[in-house]
Amino acid sequence: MLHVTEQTVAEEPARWTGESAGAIYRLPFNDLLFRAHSLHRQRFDPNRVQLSRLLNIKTGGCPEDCGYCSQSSHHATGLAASKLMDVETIVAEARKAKAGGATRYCMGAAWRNPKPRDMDAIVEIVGAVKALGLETCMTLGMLDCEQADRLGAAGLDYYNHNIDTSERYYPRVTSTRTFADRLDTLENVRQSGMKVCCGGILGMGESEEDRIAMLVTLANLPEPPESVPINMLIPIPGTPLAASDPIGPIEFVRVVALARIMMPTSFVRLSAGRSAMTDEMQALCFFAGANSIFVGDTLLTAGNPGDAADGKLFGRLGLRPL
Ligand code: SAM
Ligand code: DTB
Ligand code: SF4
Repeated sequence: MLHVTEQTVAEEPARWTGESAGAIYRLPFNDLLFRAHSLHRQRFDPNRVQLSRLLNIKTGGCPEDCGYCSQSSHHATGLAASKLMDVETIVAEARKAKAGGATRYCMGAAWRNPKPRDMDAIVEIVGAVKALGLETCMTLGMLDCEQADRLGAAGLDYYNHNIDTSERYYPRVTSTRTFADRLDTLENVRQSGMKVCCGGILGMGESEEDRIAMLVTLANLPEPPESVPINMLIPIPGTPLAASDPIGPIEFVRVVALARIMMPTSFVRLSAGRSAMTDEMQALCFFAGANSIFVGDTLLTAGNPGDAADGKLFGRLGLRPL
């Protein structure tokens, strides 16, 4: 007998709603994964995973109060703040990342937004990392139109700016800026011609509806982000959200599958939190459509599995870097 249950959900609408996305999210797990994986194979090689490497180019002392973040000056996390790293150190790190197989280099700064005096140094860094033949990505906080245009003109390929959660739950996560501020920066980045990297964090105490609503916002942007990082909260001692209810692995995989279905042409990055995931959970995420990871043993301030563990995982699953 032919089992076609998963096809009883209507085709993808032009504009997603909580209802249309929720109906897919709540499909039987096998139907959801079959659907996500089938779509994934239409556009991507299912055995190739894109590798990105992160570097924190300015650590700590951030004036924002994001409840998950080790780098906020509002939380006592014991992290020492630093100034913007010099270009030579960044280039040396980027060279190592390239030798390790990374194709994209992502640089983060713990800022609310770059100050005018920072912009020359940032432009120089973009040029120097690009010259190594790496794709470049930065996450520096909010950008106005002029700053976005300047970064785009400097050749920055991607700008990462996460919406983090649903609009409804956002005030529970951050109080020093609004969800609308996030969308404004995303619009400035899009207008500048840079590619958009935007996703969120799961496991901050949000509901299933919030997780679905976050993806609805992303998929309904005038153009969906080219890159969608799905982070699992890394609980940082001293941060307000550290004691949040964790998300279960099945629920996490469901969100990854839904992201793949709602944004079929985007790279879905299995981002923070892999150190707390089993190989089996990561395998299910890759099956569900995740096709990018951060490599290396640190993210910005927190741990990541590292090259030996990832080499072993890729070997077990027959995965290869893109
Ligand atoms: N200051 C910039 C900003 O907020 O846009 C850039 C740096 S910020 C650390 C980049 C992203 O990392 C956040 O938007 C959040 O999604 C993710 N992140 C930060 N801390 C995390 C944690 N403890 N667990 C999981 N993801 C985290
Ligand atoms: C994203 O969504 N995840 C990355 C990247 N964008 C900048 C950052 C993860 C940070 C994890 C916590 C830490 O290292 O402090
Ligand atoms: Fe600052 Fe970014 Fe951390 Fe928020 S997530 S406190 S903006 S570094």
